[in-house]
Amino acid sequence: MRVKRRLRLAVIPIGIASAIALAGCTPTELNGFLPGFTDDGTQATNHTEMVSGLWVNSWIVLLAVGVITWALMGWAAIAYRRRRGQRGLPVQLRYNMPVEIFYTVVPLILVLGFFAFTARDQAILETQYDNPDVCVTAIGKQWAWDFQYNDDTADCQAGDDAVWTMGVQAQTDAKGDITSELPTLVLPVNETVKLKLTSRDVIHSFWIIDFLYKKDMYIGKDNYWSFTPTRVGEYDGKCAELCGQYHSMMLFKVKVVEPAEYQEYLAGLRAAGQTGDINKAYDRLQNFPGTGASTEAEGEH
Ligand SMILES: [Cu+2]
Repeated sequence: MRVKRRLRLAVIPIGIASAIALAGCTPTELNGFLPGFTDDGTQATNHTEMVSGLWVNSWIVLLAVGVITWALMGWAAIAYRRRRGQRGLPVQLRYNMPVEIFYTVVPLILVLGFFAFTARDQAILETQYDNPDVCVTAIGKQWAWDFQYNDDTADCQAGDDAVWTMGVQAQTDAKGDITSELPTLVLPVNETVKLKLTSRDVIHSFWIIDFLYKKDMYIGKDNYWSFTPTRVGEYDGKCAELCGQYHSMMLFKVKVVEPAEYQEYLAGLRAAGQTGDINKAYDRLQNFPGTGASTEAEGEH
């Protein structure tokens, strides 16, 4: 009883102290210094606060476990140190049922807890929109990106009214600074977005850093990523899967703009004649075995 009451008394000052400490925190600090949180407090997508919550709460639990473990280790090392006149080894085998049950049950609860919260958040992140406002096919290729804004958003398919941009890898000057314009994905703010992720050659990974999520791009199996961008701004993206010599140059930008500006952007691409389906264009693996491709090499006659 006395221990319980003491514990309860200890909780109150700890709670007050952490409330005071947290009240002075910026959004960046409250979100565990993860990228993408600005002082105005708006998250970058409808999912980023959930992801940072999982990160920060995991850290709090793990730090508490760490502090308790380090304290017990220090206490054991000091309280049970070898004293003057002691010889030989202490008894090597001893059972303490309460302690053994404690250190079996507590880690089990922790592992199950981490699993449950991760599974819950992942299920939300992996829920795909059936009828998104926007569906863009993002195509990874060594070492840049193509973006195709599909007109059939329900099925993520391109008809004649789809528009597109094709990027080239980042070019640098002698100092290593980027001199070229990076491939840019433009998205409307506060509209539901579904990305269809695919590749033209090897495995790439589509990573928008501030959106706190990335996903692999394969040939033969399309991946999807659904979210709602919630803050106007410019974001950095890159390939997160070592995909060859210029993998580090496989960069892109994401511009989240007002819906009207988004429509203007699409109209601009349409006016430039960049319409239609580019999904298969420049696909390096068009001559897959078994696809009926010509078996004769070019230039040998
Ligand atoms: Cu890549």
